[in-house]
Amino acid sequence: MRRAVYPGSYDPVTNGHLDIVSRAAKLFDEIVVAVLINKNKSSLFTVEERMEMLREVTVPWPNVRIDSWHGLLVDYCRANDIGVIVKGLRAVSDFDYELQMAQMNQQLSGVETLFMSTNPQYSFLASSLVKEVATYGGDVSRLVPPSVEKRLMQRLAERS
Ligand code: COD
Repeated sequence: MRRAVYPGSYDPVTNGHLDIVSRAAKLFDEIVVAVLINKNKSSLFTVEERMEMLREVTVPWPNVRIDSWHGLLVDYCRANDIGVIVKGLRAVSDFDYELQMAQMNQQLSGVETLFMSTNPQYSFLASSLVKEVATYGGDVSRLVPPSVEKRLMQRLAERS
């Protein structure tokens, strides 16, 4: 079975993430969308909440599974017999960081990284910006799925 992992923070999942999921799902028998911890980012949603949102919005793709992992991505790959990591690239700024991680992961375990270019429609889209726009009352309805927008509004209202 050709299996790949698409790891990320997904805090929360955006339409840009889903575009990569939909395209990657055509290339592999199974895609595992895995919520991992990025130590450089603070989160608005718990890992369980992020997984719930991902489960809701990936229903259209039967070969997509949701999981989470606390630890090194390469250890997750090893434990789950996964040889390919899928990453989305929006701009040159993503490339620097992603290339470094891809090379580190390759050195650590031999696992390969497949870079998929963003759909130009979503090249500006990042979870952090969605949170910022929503915090100041901006419209995020075209940036995230409706169920995610609802949870985002609820969480921001709880926090205000
Ligand atoms: N269009 C296309 N791709 C996109 C878009 C968009 N609009 N938005 C995001 N993406 C891509 C990102 O480039 C990334 O590939 C993926 O979607 C997830 O994005 P985020 O922002 O949700 O997740 P990140 O970048 O914070 O995830 C980083 C990881 C959590 C994967 C990383 O920190 C990690 O692997 N952590 C585990 C610990 C580990 O192994 N560390 C050592 C690394 S060498």
